[in-house]
Amino acid sequence: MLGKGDLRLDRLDEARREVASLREQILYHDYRYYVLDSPEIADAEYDRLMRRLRGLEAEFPELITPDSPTQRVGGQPLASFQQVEHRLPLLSLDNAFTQEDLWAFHQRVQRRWDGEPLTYVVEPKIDGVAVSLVYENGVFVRGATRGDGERGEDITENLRTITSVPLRLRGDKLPPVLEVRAEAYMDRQDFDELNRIRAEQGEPLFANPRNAAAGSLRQLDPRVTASRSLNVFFYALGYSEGLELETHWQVLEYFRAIGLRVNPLIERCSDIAEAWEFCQKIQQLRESLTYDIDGVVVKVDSLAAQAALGATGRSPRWAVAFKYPAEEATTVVEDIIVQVGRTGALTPLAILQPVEVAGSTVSRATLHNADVLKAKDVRIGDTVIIRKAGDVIPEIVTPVESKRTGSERIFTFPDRCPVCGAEVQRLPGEAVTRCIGKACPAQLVEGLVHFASRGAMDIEGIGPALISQLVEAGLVKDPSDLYFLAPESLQELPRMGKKSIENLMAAIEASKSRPLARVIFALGIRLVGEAAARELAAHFRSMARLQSASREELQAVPLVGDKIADSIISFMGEPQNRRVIQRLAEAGVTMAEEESALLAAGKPLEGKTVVLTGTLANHSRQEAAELVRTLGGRVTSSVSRNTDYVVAGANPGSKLARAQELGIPILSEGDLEGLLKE
Ligand code: 3B8
Repeated sequence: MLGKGDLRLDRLDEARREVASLREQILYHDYRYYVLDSPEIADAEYDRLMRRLRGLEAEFPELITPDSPTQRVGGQPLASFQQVEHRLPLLSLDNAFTQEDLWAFHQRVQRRWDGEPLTYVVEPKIDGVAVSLVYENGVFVRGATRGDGERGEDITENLRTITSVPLRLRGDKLPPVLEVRAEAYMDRQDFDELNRIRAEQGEPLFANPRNAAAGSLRQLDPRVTASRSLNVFFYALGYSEGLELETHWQVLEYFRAIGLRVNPLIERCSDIAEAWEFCQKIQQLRESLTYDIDGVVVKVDSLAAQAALGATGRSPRWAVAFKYPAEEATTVVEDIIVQVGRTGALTPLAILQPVEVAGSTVSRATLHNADVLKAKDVRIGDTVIIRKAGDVIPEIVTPVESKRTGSERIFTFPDRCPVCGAEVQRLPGEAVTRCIGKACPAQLVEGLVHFASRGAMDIEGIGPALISQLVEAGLVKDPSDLYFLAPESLQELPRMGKKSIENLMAAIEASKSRPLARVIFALGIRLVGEAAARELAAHFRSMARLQSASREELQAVPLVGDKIADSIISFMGEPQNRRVIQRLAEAGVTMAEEESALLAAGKPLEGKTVVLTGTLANHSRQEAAELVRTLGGRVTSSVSRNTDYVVAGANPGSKLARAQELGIPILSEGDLEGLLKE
């Protein structure tokens, strides 16, 4: 007989094998994802592996090892960081600013090195935080900041939380000690998001991604670091034992092989002219990168030459940082205005005394939204640091408070749209403030395009181009004007012949009988999509009842939560919008759900689920779906056991096959039309 303990031992053995296999798989997929940038499995599948590993480790804690991928965030906050001495100092780079500086660098190294002509490796210089990481027998054991170059701060626990830092290296013949250097950084997008949240919560903002990365690594609580999206690129070998590599290029290849993420934009150049060209090329790419760079690094490729060239003071002779022009500059805020975008978003903008930044003249900078404006506390008359990075619109980093004289003016965010005077609205959880005016000129074109679009009023032949013309000619100031257009006034528009005018008038006329749900959707009430519009129409059955509905009544409608209810209430409360609806009604646009006489006998598809497949002869997909809904049915997209009918047109796909497989009744277009007449 086996005892309980023996059974557990058996299971432990089995778990041990599975844990090893899971870790190996996760390591491999990390490698595919972070190093090769070419994942083999979906995120969900990866999450499943991690969950399984966590589950086993919870059941058998004795199997947990520090290099397990589950062990990124552990332990308690530190009281302070320990100092660590670097085995080899972390030097910093000398700068070059012009082509001449770069040639002078080449002359210097070539003069000191009498061997073969030197070749170079050129890489983007990431604008982040330099760190050093030590791996012992392939396991990450310590990480530190550069500090003064000799000694830095022990930030091991924080570096462990960065998902592109492997806790274990790949391969079986790993050196007993391997120290590598890397740049930890934050992608611009993650930086923007972090600052957006900080602004919302009234916390001080980070001036740029580098400060955000540095601040995140300086956290005593690794859980905070883990919550920040940091990343690393590895770029140099520090102290190592037992490696036989000859060039820096080989070092980078070796890094990739053992699972260390290397920047893909690195190139080998056979002479300094080629290196210069690549510097220019990366400068061109600068704006399109997801992260900030402040230049490129040109390195002598041969490790023997590097060793022979050595260092002067704090900088190696064998490498140089070619710096791009600064992206930051100082200027004065002359005014702050608010712009209204095509979707009604209000964006505060600073009007600046024009200043040269990174090769172009900047005269305005975005302040993003009300939260950011408040968090940055930029005032009219302030001297400010501005920054142009990646984005087309430069931004204000911070006001220079020491330059304040007391005559600066605080700007208050408007509560009415500066373009049309309608109320502005900010929904909970959103950073943007929007104008809700349907007739607001700033949003008119966008709003009309939506109004006339296929899912909405479906006015054939009215696209963005014609709408722009109508607006520019002053013929349409809000959607209801479409129904009062005089055919003669259209003659003046370019490319508008008699026939096109007739077609257009007919299309506009036809749109008057669109069902109520589409009219509600066409209004473009924020957050009210097609599905919510259908529910609202089905529930209130008339525009008048929808207009006078209370918050509670609205919330009783399926799909309508507090946010949508609030959005509808403010929309309907705006006089501009009530006037638009009033005029649509006067024009004869559907304002109530019409009970089809043909359906008086009941709804033959009540409670039934219907899937459409293939092309119908007489109805578009949308019309057919509407027909099904008129008949009381619900349209879904995939066939399952819960499907009651499949309506099949020409060239049906796998849905028909699946329906046949499941024995679901198949209807033709004629069958569907027939139901209407029953
Ligand atoms: C020697 C080589 C310092 C650096 C270096 O992306 C040295 O190579 C260095 F003393 O600071 N920020 C890079 C980056 C930084 C450095 C580097 N290479 N790609 C960077």
